[in-house]
Amino acid sequence: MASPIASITPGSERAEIAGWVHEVRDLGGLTFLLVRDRTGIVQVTVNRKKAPAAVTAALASLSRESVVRVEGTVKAIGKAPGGREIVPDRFEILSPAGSPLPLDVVEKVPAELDTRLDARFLDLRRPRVSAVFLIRSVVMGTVWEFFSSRGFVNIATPKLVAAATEGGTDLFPVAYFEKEAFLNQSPQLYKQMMMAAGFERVFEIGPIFRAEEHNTTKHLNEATSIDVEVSYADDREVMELLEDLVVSVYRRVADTCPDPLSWLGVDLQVPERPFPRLPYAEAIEIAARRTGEPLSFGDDFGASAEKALGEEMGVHYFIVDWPTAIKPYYAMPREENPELARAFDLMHPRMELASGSQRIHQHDLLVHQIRSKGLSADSFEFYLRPFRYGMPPHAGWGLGAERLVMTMLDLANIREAVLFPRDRHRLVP
Ligand code: AMO
Repeated sequence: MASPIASITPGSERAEIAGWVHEVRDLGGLTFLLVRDRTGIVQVTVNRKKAPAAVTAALASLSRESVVRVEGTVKAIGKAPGGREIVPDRFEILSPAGSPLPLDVVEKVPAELDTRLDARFLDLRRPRVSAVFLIRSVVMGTVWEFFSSRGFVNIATPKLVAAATEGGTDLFPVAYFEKEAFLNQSPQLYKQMMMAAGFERVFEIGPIFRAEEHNTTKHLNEATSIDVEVSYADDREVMELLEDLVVSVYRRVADTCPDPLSWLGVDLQVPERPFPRLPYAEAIEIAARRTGEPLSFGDDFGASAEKALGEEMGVHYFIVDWPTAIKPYYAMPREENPELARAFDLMHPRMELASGSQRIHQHDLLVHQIRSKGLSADSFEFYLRPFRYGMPPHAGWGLGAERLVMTMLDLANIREAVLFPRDRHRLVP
């Protein structure tokens, strides 16, 4: 069986490897190949006069990115990658690659993101691109471990639903037999119902669907949300949980991913706890001052306001004490001042990463808030019902996995943090 290329050392005697032809160079009677697998690159050197006929015959029709298997003796050679080369006595083309290639894997010519996404399978052969997904896998593993070690139960809630949770405008309708159905925007209603079911601490990592019309560098139509709900917790406690998670994820990536980080050229700095808490009213003032926009209490932060705030803060921070009027109906108004909600957003200097709140657990207040947002309580009956039969007080949040990875790795576009992104114009591949 083929060995990982990284395991071949100058001291190895023989090697059998398999991978893609990264580069082919002919110099006089010598052919130098670079063969690449997911662990590294090795030089394969063929002296066409001395090599077995089958080897030279295979070379004649060799194109870049073909899959080959090579077996031969290993020689230490200073100039080659890793200080060694393989001189093959067996050389087999397992799968030829057509040419020209839709995308240059060696990246001599930088490609547009669209071209890269169209040929994503080739794009992902580049270490700098695959690095994002090696790190994303570590991020998700750390999230899972973080919650499991704290006694959280992992849940899976339906993605085909009958009602909007976050507002009705950005829903994808689905043909569902004779009924009207939608792709779920958030597990919000279901994770709250799990509090009535007595699970106390739940988390879900799953897709959310938003019919955002606009193509931006930080919005997807299908994103991954890390969702949490905790009984008997208030807004402050779940904010601490959130900053704890973010710091744990950064620390794990910094400790365990030196190679992928170096391929990306990222010098990862672990953020310091606690993250500053910035009251909404102050945030609006800062944004108004820095942008010159006429922002006032009750406005949301647009892209330029978000950018200005990030420049002022320079680190991860929370915006707290939001106006109840611009937060969802399920956010708990403050007792002493119901104009403000126990709601928060976690911000990276570049953008919002998460939002959450302490939730309303009183049935009548919830109905009141649903109505005050101009929504019909009837369509929420399945959600309201548990609130009539013993609902613990609870709080939670939703964190965008792609935004977490994007900001951590300083990626320019959120699409780079998704294998096969879905946006307004992209449904294939
Ligand atoms: P919200 O709508 O703010 O809150 O979403 C939570 C987080 O999910 C990510 N996100 C997105 N990422 C990429 N593209 C999108 N179109 C997109 N939409 C959302 C963001 C965002 O901060 N139910 C609440 C959460 C809660 O209160 O528990 C909710 O969905 O990072």
